[in-house]
Amino acid sequence: MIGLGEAADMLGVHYMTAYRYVRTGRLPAVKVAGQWRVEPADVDRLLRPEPAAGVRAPRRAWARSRILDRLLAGDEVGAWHVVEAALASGAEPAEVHLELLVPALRAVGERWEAGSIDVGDEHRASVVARRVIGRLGPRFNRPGRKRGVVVLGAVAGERHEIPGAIVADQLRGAGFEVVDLGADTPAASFVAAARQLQAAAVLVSVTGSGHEPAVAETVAALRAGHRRALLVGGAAVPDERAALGLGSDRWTGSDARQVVAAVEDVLGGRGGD
Ligand code: B12
Repeated sequence: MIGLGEAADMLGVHYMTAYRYVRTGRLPAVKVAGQWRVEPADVDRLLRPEPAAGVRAPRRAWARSRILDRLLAGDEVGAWHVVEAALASGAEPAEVHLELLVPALRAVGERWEAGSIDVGDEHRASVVARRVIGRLGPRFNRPGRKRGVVVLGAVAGERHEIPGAIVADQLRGAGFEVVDLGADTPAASFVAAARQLQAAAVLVSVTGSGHEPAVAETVAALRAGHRRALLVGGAAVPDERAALGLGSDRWTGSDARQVVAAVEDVLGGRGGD
């Protein structure tokens, strides 16, 4: 690895410019004993010309690796710069979620599973991702009359709440009023929220394995005496069989984009209770 001054020399730019590249995620770097260190190969990559304008896929792949780098560095400012650059180049907020953040979060999980980062690194990355998602949130707000209230939460014992937060914003972008109960939501709290808010639909999110009993309890409590739409989804619900087995009205597919269509579909005129 080389120092940032040396990298700036190789790039033919001022030290502060090279520093800005690091802060905005263009140049991957790690801090060792208070000094930024970079891989010469990453400097070479910067020296090579960028893909031509209009070639969207490689540019996105490039932004994806930059946001992953900023998440792993715990650098919220740098991660937000990557998002701003994507928005400025025409990406929709929903694309920032699904084409930048979701693949980066999955890559974080793969690295943790492979042992190349530890659980602290994963926590740091997910905290930054959560803050970036929060900052992006108001951009999904649609003025005007809402299409109905959707209550959403991760089932009891489930600490993964980022997937639900992403789904919530996609639904807000489609004009629904969404109340996100977050992680580890007891069955009784789903029921209370659905009742108080006269929810037209309830979405139960489940990401990790082993939460089937909690899902069953939640579904039973929500179903008791009510006809409101109910969807169970998330990474732990890989196909239709699993979804129906867990008591979902239907399987939505594994992409948050499909959830909007599914909510519209299952509502089909049904109101809350
Ligand atoms: C961040 C993260 C965490 C964070 C969560 C922080 C937070 N605030 O959410 C923390 C550090 C807390 C965490 C903890 C754990 N984690 Co974790 N975590 C992840 C990681 C890296 C990213 C999760 C994420 O946000 N993904 C991005 C989301 C948006 O993608 P998605 O889940 O596919 O969601 C999409 C769809 O499923 C759908 N969707 C989501 N919800 C819903 C709901 C409905 C109704 C519908 C219709 C659709 C839908 O829309 C979403 C967007 O398209 C994943 C890696 C991965 N592959 O995802 C591991 C991962 C999920 N974790 C894993 C594990 C093992 C754990 C721990 C058990 C580790 C441990 N030993 O402590 C604990 C579990 C704690 C618990 N009790 O739940 C495993 C799960 C394996 C498994 N099958 O069980 C993974 C896959 C990592 C791995 N590769 O092994 N984790």
